[in-house]
Amino acid sequence: MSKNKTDSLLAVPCGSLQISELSPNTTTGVISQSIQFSLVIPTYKERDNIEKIVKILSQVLDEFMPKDYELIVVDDDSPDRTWEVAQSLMDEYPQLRVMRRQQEKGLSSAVIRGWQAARGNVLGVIDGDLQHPPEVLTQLLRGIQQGADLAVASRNVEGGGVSSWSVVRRFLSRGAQVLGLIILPGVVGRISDPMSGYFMVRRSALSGVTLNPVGYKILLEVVGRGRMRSIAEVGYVFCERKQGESKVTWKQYVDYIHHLLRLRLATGRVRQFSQKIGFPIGRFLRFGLVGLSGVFVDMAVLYLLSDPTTLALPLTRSKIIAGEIAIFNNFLLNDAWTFADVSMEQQGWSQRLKRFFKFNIICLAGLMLNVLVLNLVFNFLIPNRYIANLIAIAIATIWNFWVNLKLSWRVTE
Ligand SMILES: Nc1nc2c(ncn2[C@@H]2O[C@H](COP(=O)(O)OP(=O)(O)O)[C@@H](O)[C@H]2O)c(=O)[nH]1
Ligand SMILES: [Mg+2]
Repeated sequence: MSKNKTDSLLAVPCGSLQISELSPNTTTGVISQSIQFSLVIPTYKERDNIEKIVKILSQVLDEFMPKDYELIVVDDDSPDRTWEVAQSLMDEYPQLRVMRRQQEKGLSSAVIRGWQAARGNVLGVIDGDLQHPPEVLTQLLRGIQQGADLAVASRNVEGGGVSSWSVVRRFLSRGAQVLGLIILPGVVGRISDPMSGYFMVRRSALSGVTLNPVGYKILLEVVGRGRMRSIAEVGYVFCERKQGESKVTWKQYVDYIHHLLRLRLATGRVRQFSQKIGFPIGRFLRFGLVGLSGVFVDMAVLYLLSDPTTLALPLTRSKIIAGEIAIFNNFLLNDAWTFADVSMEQQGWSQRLKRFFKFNIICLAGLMLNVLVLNLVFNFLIPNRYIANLIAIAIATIWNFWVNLKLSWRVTE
């Protein structure tokens, strides 16, 4: 019995957060028959809500498109074992599938992992806490049937609203929207409720796109990176939660701003220019900033080890240690930030160690190049050691970036 139970869970897709054109069965690798609609329900600690929402959604969809839909609960290994409750409902609701994620966390990636395992031509998301009225589903589906690539349930169009939010909460929500309009007008301006977590999208408008969200607002990512030609909106009233509690904290506000800025860089003019000249400017800027942080690490360690007022160790020995610690610092930051999308596809310690090893060798070669260029420029071109050094540093940085891009974090852009 218990073996059967584990088998009935959906395998968690891995690798980059990309939606494929067809929908391979993740457990067998076989392309399974597609269906019309897949609705993902992300959950974290929703034990008391899950049964009710599955029941209502099934009723609505059984009537609207019998057997042509699936519900996918994606639970992040909730301590209240929401996934287990969901699993126990699978006999009663044959359209229900359940994924339990233990390695990754976070609302946005949960939704995308669910879509990756989905078989539907239309992909949707709804909260698992009954704050999103299930009745609106059919209106959203009609929007898509009438040709929209994206149908969003909105609190800010006719028929929409929030039930009993305080003035402060309304103000914060509107403030966030205005901020979005300033930083990312081309995306946020296209929808009346860019914070909505209740929407559906045609697979064809999203396939092949690699999503890279931070935090809660997956809709921004879908509109920002997908190919949404037409968007439908349906008003809805955001109900109060009856069971469980919200997981929103101040961190979601920070994530939101981070997300806006990241999307701006990824979709704005910098990106277009970068594509035109075939050089990843954004990545290079991040690499440069990381390099700068390494300078500070190097200086600080050098001070701690070699300064007469601290440990007073010999200079060369101190410098070697300081340099290596700075390389380590730079590697960690580049792996987690500059090349995060690439390292996500090559997880595991041995892969990471390999990248670190290559990074180390390339940086050492970069150092030699640095010394060589400094000497050449100083002796033959510009007899000013500081200008010559600047040129040498610039050339070595480009070398470090380019060779690491091609060897350590191999990307095919
Ligand atoms: N899988 C998963 N679901 C989450 C996570 N955080 C929140 N959720 C779910 O996402 C939905 C919305 O979250 P909630 O905290 O209610 O946000 P709020 O409605 O904006 O206050 C609910 O169904 C949560 O259970 C998470 O980290 N992972
Ligand atoms: Mg909620």
